[in-house]
Amino acid sequence: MDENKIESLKQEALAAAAAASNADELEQVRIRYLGRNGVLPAMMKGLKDAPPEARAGLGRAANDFKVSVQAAVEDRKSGLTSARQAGPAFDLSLPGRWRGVGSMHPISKVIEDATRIFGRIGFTVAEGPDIETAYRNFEALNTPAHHPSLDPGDTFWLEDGMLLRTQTSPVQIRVMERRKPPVRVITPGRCYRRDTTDATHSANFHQIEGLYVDAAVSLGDLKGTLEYFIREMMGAGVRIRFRPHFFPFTEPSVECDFSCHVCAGNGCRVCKNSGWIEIAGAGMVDPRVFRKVGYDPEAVTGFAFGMGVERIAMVKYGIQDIRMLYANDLRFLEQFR
Ligand code: 2U9
Repeated sequence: MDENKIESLKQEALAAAAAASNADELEQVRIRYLGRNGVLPAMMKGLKDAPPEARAGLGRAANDFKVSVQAAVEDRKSGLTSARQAGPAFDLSLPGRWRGVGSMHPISKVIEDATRIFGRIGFTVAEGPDIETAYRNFEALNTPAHHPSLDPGDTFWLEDGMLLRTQTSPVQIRVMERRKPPVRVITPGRCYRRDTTDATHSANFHQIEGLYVDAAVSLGDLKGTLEYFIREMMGAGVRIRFRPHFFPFTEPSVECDFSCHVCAGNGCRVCKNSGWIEIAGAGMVDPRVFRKVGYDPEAVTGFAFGMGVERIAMVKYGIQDIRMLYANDLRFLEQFR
């Protein structure tokens, strides 16, 4: 071994270190040139056998080999590390960031639940415009022009006899104008009335109405349908009762209550100590309404019902003030996942 040989081994080692493309390759280079059975120990061993006059020069060359190769290995190591740090800008091993997915608004929740519950017994959803004709909102529903609900203090009138619908019943008129019986629809939607806002009133609110028309639909069908719906919505244990009432568009007409789901009918704050909670109005479609849409009242009968969505949400979830439903307060809304 002479100094030239050491120099050429050094150049070879420096080139190998510089060419290492990852930490494993670099470690192999280090082991080959500096490791226990590598080039450097062999060189040191050869030093002992060298003629005394050559030893000092060979010793300096061997030391230069060692220092240079060690420096090259270290140099390359930090190069590889910084290359890794500058590598992909993301760390696949990190857990994902939570992104709030929002929650269902209680009004949407009631509408969705009702759609599913009525859907199971054959009702489909029908929708219509918020801006309606006075004809479909009132006249076709057997509500005469002198009826108090037409008063500008109660109804938002627009130009040319148009109005903001006060109920979703005009949607059912539209359905019957278009389709022959049998008809079985529910109509969830936004309605408008000139009510002064307080804890239980809002000038715009939502209704779910329903209509079933066929050859021999009975009041018994109406009672069974509402009982099924209310038990699904409010709990299987509740009882139902019907009281006689009056609506211009149904005859006979009823109002429907269920036994309070909070106190089981014993009386509490929710049911105002009566044990009963009113949930819907309903009745058999008046023959005059059928004539307006060209149905033969001798050939078909039908029932209709209507209920307030906000009211259902309030009794179901124990919401004290209807305004909570429109305040967009996340502390309130996040409770409905
Ligand atoms: C047609 C014929 C009849 C829909 C009905 C009610 C009774 C009713 C109220 C419930 C609470 C309105 O939101 S509320 O204030 N509704 O009591 N609605 S029968 O009757 C119809 C609908 C369409 C063609």
